[in-house]
Amino acid sequence: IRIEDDRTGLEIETLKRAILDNLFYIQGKFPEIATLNDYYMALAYTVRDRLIHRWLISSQTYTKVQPREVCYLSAEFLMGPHLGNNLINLGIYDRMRQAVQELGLNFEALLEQEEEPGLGNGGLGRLAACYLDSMATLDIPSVGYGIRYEFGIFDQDIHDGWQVEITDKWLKNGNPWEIARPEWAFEVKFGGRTERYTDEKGRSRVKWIPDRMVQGVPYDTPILGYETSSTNTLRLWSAQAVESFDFRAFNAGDYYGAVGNKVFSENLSKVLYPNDEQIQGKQLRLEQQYFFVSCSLQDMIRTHCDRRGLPISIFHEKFTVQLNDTHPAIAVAELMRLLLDEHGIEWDQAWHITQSTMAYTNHTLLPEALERWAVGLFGSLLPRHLEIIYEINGRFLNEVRLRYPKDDERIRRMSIIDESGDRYVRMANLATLGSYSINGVAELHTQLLKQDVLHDFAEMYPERFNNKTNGVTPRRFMVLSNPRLTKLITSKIGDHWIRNLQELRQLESFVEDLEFRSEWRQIKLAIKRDLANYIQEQNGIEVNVDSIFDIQAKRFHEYKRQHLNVLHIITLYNRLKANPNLDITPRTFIFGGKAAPGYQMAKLIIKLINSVADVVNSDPDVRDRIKVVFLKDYNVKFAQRVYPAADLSEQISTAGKEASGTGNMKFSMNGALTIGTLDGANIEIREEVGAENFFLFGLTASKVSQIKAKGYDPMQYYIANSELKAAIDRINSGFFSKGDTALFKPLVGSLMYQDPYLLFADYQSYIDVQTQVGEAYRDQDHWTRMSILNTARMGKFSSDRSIREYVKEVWKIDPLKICPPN
Ligand code: DL6
Repeated sequence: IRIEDDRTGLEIETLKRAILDNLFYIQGKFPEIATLNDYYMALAYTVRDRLIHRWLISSQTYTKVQPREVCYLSAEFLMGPHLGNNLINLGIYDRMRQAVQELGLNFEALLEQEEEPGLGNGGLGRLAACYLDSMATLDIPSVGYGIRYEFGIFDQDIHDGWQVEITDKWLKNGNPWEIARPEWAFEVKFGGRTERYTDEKGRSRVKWIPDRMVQGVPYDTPILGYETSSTNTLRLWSAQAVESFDFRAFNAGDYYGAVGNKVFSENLSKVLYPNDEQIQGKQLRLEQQYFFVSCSLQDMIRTHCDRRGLPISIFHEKFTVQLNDTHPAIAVAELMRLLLDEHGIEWDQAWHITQSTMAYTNHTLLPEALERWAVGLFGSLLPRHLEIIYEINGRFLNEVRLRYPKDDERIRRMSIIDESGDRYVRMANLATLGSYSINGVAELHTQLLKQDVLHDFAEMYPERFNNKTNGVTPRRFMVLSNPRLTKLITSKIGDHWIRNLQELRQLESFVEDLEFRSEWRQIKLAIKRDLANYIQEQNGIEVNVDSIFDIQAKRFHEYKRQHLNVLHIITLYNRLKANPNLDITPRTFIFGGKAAPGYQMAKLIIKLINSVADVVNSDPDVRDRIKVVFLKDYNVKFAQRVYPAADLSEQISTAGKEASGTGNMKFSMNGALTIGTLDGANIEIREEVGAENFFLFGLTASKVSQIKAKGYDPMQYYIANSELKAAIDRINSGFFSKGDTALFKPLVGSLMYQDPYLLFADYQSYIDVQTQVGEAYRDQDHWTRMSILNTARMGKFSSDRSIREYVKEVWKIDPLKICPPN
C-alpha cells in the first residue's frame, strides 16, 4: 500500500488525517474541545501545506533561472478570504468538502470562519488582488509588495440608519496564510538632514543623516495560480522599532521613553487609511508610502545583487515595477537615491535605470484624489528625496523649455512642484516622468487622461501612454462565488473557460435551448432565495424573490450617485401613493457599501437610504411592490454572495468620473443586466454584450463637460420636472426624517444649487430607462436570454486578458513554467 504524505497528499483519507494532525499539533487541541476556529485553522494549515512545496519550487526556480520579474507595488491588496480560492486553484475544492464532511464538520461554516484580510478600500486594492491571481495563473514571475496593516478597512455597522465604524481586528485569531521573515527585514530612514562629502574617488556624494529609523519586517503569503504550480509571493511589510536606535534612551535610564519610541515606530503600519478617492495630506500616510516602497526596492536590489550576484547596472533588465496609482510613486525618487547614494552610480545612468524600471497605472481623474504633498512636510520627512526631485524637475523643465520655448504656462503645469499657491509635490507628475509606461484602466479613462490630467505629458511622450482595461478573476468571482452557475456552464462547454474566459462565447449556442434557459432561471432564483434568507436574518425584511433584485454595491461617493437610485425609488413610491393600484414590476432595491468616515455627504446618503427604507417597507399602500434594503458591512466575502443574486446591476456614475469600475464586470459575468451610463468600462461592456442587452441612459462625458462649461443650473431641471420636484420635496419636507426638515438639508441643498454630479440632468433619462427595465423583466424568457448573453460575452473582462496585455505590451516578461512537485 502507498501511503500519501500528510502534508502534500490529495486523497480524501489523507486530507482528513492531515486536518486532525494539524488540529493536534498546531492548534494543540483534542477534537472534543476544539472550536470552530481551531478547525478552520487546522483546515487552513492543511491547505497551506499543499501550497508550500509549490512555493519553494517556484522561488528556487526563480533563483536558478533569474527571469525578468514584475513587482506590483500597491498600498492596498484587498485579497478577500484565501481558503476557498486556494482550494479552487489547487483543484481540490470538492474533495476537501467531502473530507471535511466525513469528519462531521460543516464545510460552509469553516469557510465562513475566515476573517477577511481587508487591506484595501475598494476597486484599486481588489484589482491588485485579481492581478496577483492572474499573474500566478499565467506563470508570470511576480511579487506583490504592500503594507501589512494591523487594522484593515473598518467594519461597518448601522445605528439608527447611520454608518458606524468599528476597527477591523483581522489578525485577532491569527493568520495561517502568512509566514514572518524577520531575518529579511530592512531599515527605513526618516527626517534629519543631508550632508555633502567627497568620496575616495574624489567624487561629490550625498549622505542622508536621518533623525529616526524604522524596521520593515516582511510577512509572506503564497499566491497559487489556477491549475499550475506557479506560486508567487505577496510580501507585506510590518513596521517595527529598530532596537539599537533607542539604546541611548535605555542607557540614559529612560526605559519608558524608549518603549514609547517603539510604539511610535509600530504605529506606522497600524491602520489603513479608509479614504478611497480623497487624499488627506497626513504625514503618517506619506510615512506609510515611503516605508513600504523603500523596503520593497531594497528587497529587489538585495535579490538582484546579493542573491543572484548580478550587477546593479542591469537592474531594469531583471525587474520592472508597476506602480498601482501614485501611492508608491515615491519609488522614483527612492530608486534614484539608492542608486546614487548607496551604489555610487552617476546621475544619467541612475535616471536611465529608474525610468526603464517604473511603469505607472492611473486609477482616477477626480481632482481631490490626485496626490500632492506640501513641500514643507515632504522635505522634513524625506529631505534627500526632495533634493532629488528638485534635480529631476530642473533637468526635465530644461527639456520642456527647449521643446516649447517661451511657454511658461506649460512649464507651470508640467512641473513636479505646484507653485500656484502653497508649494506641493505633484505625485502624478513624478510618476509619469519617472515611468516608461503610463496607463489608464479603461478606454475612455485613458483617453480622458491624455486629454486632460496628463495632456502635456501625453503630447510630449505619446509613445509612453497606453490603455489597459481592467479585468477580474473568474476563479473567485464565478467559480468560487457561483458554483451552481459554474456547474451548469461546465456541463455544456467543459471547464476550459475558467482559464480562457472567451470560451464562454460557446454559451451563445444554448440561448435558444428552452431547457437551458429554464435551468439558468432556476439557478438565479435559487441564489436570490439564499440572499433573501440572509436579508430576512440580518435585516428582518421579507423580500419577494420574484421581484427584480436591483443592486448597487460599491463604495459610497457622490460621483457614483447612489442618491440618483434613491430618487428613482422615491419617484416609484410617489406614483404608488398617488395611484395605489398602479401596476408596476415588483422590485427589491439592495444597497451595500462603505463611506469614508470623514465624508459627511456620503454618510448622509447612507442615512437617506435607510430612512427611505423605513418608510417604504412599512407603508401598507406599497403592498410589497417595492422593498429597500441596506446590507451592512459590504466586503469581498459578502460581495461574492451578492453578485450572483443580481438581476440588475446599477452602474450609474456621472460619465467621465468612474475610471473603470470592476463591480460592473462581476455582476454582468454572473448574468445580471446593467443599467448604466457611458462611463469607464461600462462602455466596453456594452460593446461586448450588445446594446440590446444593456440599459443605457444619461449624458456622455463630453456632454457633461459641455453643460458644465456653459454653466449648469440644476434648479431649471427641478422647476421643469414635476416628478423630480416631488421627489426632492418629499425629502425636504421631513417625510423620511420623522418631520426633521434639517436632516437632509445639506444633501438637498447641494443638489438644488450645485449638483456637481449632474443627477438632475440625468434624472429623466434614468427614470425612463428604469421603466423599460421593469417592462423587460415581465418577459422572463427574453430577460433570461439577455442574462445568458451577458455572461457569454464577458470573456474580455477576465483579469487574465489584462495581465496578458501588460506582459506583452508593457513588462515584456516571458512566462516561466514551474515543475509540479512529484
Ligand atoms: O482601477 C481600479 C479602480 C477602478 O475600477 C475605479 O473606477 C476607480 O475609481 C478606482 N480608483 C481608486 C482611486 N484610488 N486612488 N487613488 O480606487 O480604481
